[in-house]
Amino acid sequence: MRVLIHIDDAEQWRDALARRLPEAEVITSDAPASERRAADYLAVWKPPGWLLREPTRLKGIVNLGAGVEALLSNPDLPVEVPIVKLRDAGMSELIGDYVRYGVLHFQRDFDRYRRQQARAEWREHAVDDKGNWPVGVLGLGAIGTKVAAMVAADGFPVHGWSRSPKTLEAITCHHGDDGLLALLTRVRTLVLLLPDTPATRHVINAETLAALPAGASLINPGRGSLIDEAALLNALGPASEGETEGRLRGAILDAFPEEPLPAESPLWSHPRVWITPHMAGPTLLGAALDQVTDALRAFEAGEPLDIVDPDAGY
Ligand code: OXD
Repeated sequence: MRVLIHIDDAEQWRDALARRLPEAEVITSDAPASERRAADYLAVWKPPGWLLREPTRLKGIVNLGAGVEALLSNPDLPVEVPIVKLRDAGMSELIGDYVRYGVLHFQRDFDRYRRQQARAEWREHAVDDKGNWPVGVLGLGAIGTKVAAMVAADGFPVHGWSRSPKTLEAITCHHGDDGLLALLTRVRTLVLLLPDTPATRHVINAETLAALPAGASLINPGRGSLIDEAALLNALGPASEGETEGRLRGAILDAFPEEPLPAESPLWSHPRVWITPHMAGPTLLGAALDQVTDALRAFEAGEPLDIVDPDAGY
C-alpha cells in the first residue's frame, strides 16, 4: 500500500510511519505527482484541495487530528472515500490538565488575585468548596469523557452534555435541548469540548450565556466556532481593569474561528480573558502513529473501523 502524508513536519511522520508499517510505501506531498496519484491512503491534516483531488485509487483517508471540520468542508473531498480520525491519541490527558488548571484558576481566585496584585492589594478571599463548584462539560466524545473524569477525580461535581443520552460513572449526564439548559443553570465553570458541526455553531450565545449562573466562567479548549464572540464580550462586561466583573466572570480560550487570532481582536486586551494559541491538546506523535498504523492495517484487511459520519460531522 502507498500512503501519502500531509502535515507540518511531514518528513518526521513519514519516517516514523515507515518504521512501524514496513509493508507500506510512505511518501509526502513533495513526492512527484505520478507517485502521489497512485496513493492508496491519505494521512492528512488540513490538506489543500489539489491533494484530495489527485489520487486515482484512494481507499481511505486518515485525519491526523480529532476535528474533521476542515476536511469535511473541503469542496474537493472525494465523498465516497471513508475517513477515520484520531480519537484521543494522548490529547485527552493534556486537555484534561488544561481544564483542571482553568477550573482551579477560577475556584481559587487566581483571576482576582492577579488584579489585586496590579494594585498591590493584600486581601484573601474565602475558598469556595470544590463540592460547591459544579463543572459542566459540553461534548462527551473520547476527549470530553476523559476530561470530565479527570475533573471529577479532583473532587468537583461534574455535569456532562451530549447530543444523545450517555451514562458515565461519576458524571451527571444530560442530553438534548432541555438537558443543555438544565446543565447550564447549574454549573460554575463551563468547558467546551464539542466538535465543529453545523449543529454546534454558536452553541454559546446570548441565550445560553444568560442561562449560566451569575459569576460563572468559561473554558474553551474545543473549537472557536462554538462561541458567538459578540455575545461573549457582552457577557464579560466592560473591558476595564477594575473589580467589576460581568455576568460571566472570565474566559480561558484556546480555539478561535480564525487562527491565529487576529491582532485587532478585542479578546486580546480584555482583562478577564486568557488566551492560549491552540495548545491545549497537541497531537502526540507516538500515540497518533499507533492509531494510524492500526487504521491502515484494518482498511487493508477489510476489518470494521470507526468511520467518520459526514452528516454528524465527527
Ligand atoms: C485536533 C486539533 O482537532 O488539534 O486534533 O485541534
